[in-house]
Amino acid sequence: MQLNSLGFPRIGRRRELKFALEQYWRGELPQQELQDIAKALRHTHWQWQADAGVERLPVGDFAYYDQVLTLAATLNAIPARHRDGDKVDLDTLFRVARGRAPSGTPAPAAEMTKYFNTNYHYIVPELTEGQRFSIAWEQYFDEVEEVKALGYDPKPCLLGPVSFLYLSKAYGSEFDKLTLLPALLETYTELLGRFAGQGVSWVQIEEPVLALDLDAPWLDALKQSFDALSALKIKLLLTSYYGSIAHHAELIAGLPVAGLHLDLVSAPEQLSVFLSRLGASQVLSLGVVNGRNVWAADLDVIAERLLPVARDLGERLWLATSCSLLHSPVDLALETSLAPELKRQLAFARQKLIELRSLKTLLTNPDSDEARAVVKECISRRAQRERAANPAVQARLAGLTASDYERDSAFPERQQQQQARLKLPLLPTTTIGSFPQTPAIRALRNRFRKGELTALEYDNQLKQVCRDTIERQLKLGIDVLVHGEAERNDMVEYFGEQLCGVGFTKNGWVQSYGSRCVKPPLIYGDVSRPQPMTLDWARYAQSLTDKPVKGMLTGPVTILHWSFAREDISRDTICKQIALAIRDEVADLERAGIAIIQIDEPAFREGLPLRKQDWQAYLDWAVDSFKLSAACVKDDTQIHTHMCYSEFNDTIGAIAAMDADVITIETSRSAMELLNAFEEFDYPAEIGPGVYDIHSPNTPEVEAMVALMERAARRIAIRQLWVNPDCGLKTRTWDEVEPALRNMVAATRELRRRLG
Ligand code: THG
Ligand code: ZN
Repeated sequence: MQLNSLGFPRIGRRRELKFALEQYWRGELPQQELQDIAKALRHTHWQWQADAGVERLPVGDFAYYDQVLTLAATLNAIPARHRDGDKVDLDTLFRVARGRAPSGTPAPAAEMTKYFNTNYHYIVPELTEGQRFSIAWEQYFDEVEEVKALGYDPKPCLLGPVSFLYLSKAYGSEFDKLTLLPALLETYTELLGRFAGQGVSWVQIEEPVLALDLDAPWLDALKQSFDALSALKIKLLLTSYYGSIAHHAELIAGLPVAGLHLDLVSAPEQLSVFLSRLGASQVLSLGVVNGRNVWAADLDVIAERLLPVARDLGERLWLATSCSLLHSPVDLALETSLAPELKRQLAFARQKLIELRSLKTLLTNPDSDEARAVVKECISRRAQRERAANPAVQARLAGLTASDYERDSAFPERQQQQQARLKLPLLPTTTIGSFPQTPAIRALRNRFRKGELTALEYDNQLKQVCRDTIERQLKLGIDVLVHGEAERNDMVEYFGEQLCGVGFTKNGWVQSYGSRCVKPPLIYGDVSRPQPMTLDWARYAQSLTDKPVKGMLTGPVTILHWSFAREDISRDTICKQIALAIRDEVADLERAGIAIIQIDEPAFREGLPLRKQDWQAYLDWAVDSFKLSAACVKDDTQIHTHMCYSEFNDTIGAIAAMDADVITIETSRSAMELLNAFEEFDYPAEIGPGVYDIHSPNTPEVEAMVALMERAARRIAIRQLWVNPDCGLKTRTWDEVEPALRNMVAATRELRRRLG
């Protein structure tokens, strides 16, 4: 029985890689030193895995920016605008990811997209019609040698050819990406041949697309790929994760692979499907320890379930985490100030490897002292978990009735009352919520964290920032203001820190993309709001002006999706508990006279399940949770929401069902095309289609914004339209924000003249 590691986080337990990368990009670290730091991290991570008893050490999980980008570079799939002749080096990767031409001038970065249903973003490979592939980057081979030099057996981990094509984008012209498969397979064959030449015995070929709905051409492509790759003298471990692949069981059972990895955390039921189809010599790697959550596993329960499988398969059973540990924080040992009861419930990447080892002991040596100690700890930990319940929260949830989810009146009636109260001009202008997080604000926060500023001093300084932000908006002539959110670090972490039943770590960082990380809150118990979270800021900001200032909240779906959630109750229930906490805040804001409350749901769409058949169930509870958080207000209080992506065609019904009075969305990059979905659906409420792309540092032109809004006004009734940027402004500087908003207000005045 072997232990299988699908991949380890590369960022470093103290985010060493992040800091080295950013120093290198600023020109403050020589490339050799960046590479030395990277190498030291790899060695540390390999050593931890080897110490836990992992047989083969993963290679290919380390990436300087993104593992999909590393693969694209290896295959020489580099966009023309970033490439420097035939040479592919470290700077080539960074140019693709960060948007530079070889000359150093800006060139649009390759797109970044969420990796399946995770919060990790990969760089989307761009493939052109007739694209050729060749091996252009030696990182994998070098790392195989590094593992060998340490005296261990390397296991390259690669996205398979079909998933690689599926995740790529047909660039330049519309063409069928599958036409590239034969050429791609030639280069994969060469790649595996090189590994075989280095003495590699197993390769992890990841085909996470298997968890999706796939049509026949893609399924054929899988068959064709494994037929081609199995011709080599190297064992293939077909690896799936994030969901069940049982709907493709017939195909998978016929593939010529030496082993199969299943994610039994997301889909335990698929085990029996594949047990009965496993070939006589095939290895089965079972992902039983959750690779993307932080809770310690119930190893005793898992062991009991696996015992008959272990007896049947013997050495052909491998124990594994469900997916790569990329989505997990690195080392719990660094959390020295967590409450001991909470800490005991946790396992980060390093601890999860130890869990695999303990699990092996339970299965192979159940009568040992070690096994007995593990079981005892599992039982006592579970008991403690059960004691953490909050009956009041559960009772409140159980007592909800249908009317708690509904506003008093339908939108048309509310709209009238809100107009009468707010008296906003035609095409009201607003911003999404955040204003620049300046170095000065960051410095304040750091000094406060270090204890160099008292809470009162910190508060007073932030009030200055807030006052300045309000004054700037007044001067610009914005109609609906925001307080600017200078007090918030991350929109989810900020709320997580203030809720009961939610814990937070000091070093529980998870890579989000490139050098950027997030520190998700830990939802360990029933969630409630002990006291107001944003009320003082909203009240203070509103006291500075007669214009309406929006109360700014993060919605329950987004808080849930960007947190590590408990697994003992349904996500539906957790989400509704969070919704009730937000609802309390909404009620307090309304009582304080705040007339407009925005509840952001940027993660609403990314919570969609992998398979369409599961969408409706998710959308039902997600929509209900949002409604629960908002529906307590009177008709003349206006509820806004904001979403950051530009894909509404298949969820517009659910978006409308959220019953917000105003939604602000990204549209500028698609030149208002995505309003088609709103037009066709006859979306009933008000819409603020973003008129400029905040991700660009350029100042948007007045005429461009006028033209965009005129296009919008052809699709949506003008009385329903708002004018705003497409997202929050926290990543920009005031030097960029002020001219942009000045132009936005000028464009609005011009529009009012032309259309009003
Ligand atoms: N918050 C959370 N999750 C998210 C986002 C978010 N997931 C999706 C999307 N937004 C990811 N985008 C980012 C953008 C910036 C950063 C992280 C994710 C970022 N992080 C700082 C860093 O790595 O330096 C963290 C610094 C800090 O908080 O001290 O810049 O907005 N939860
Ligand atoms: Zn946004």
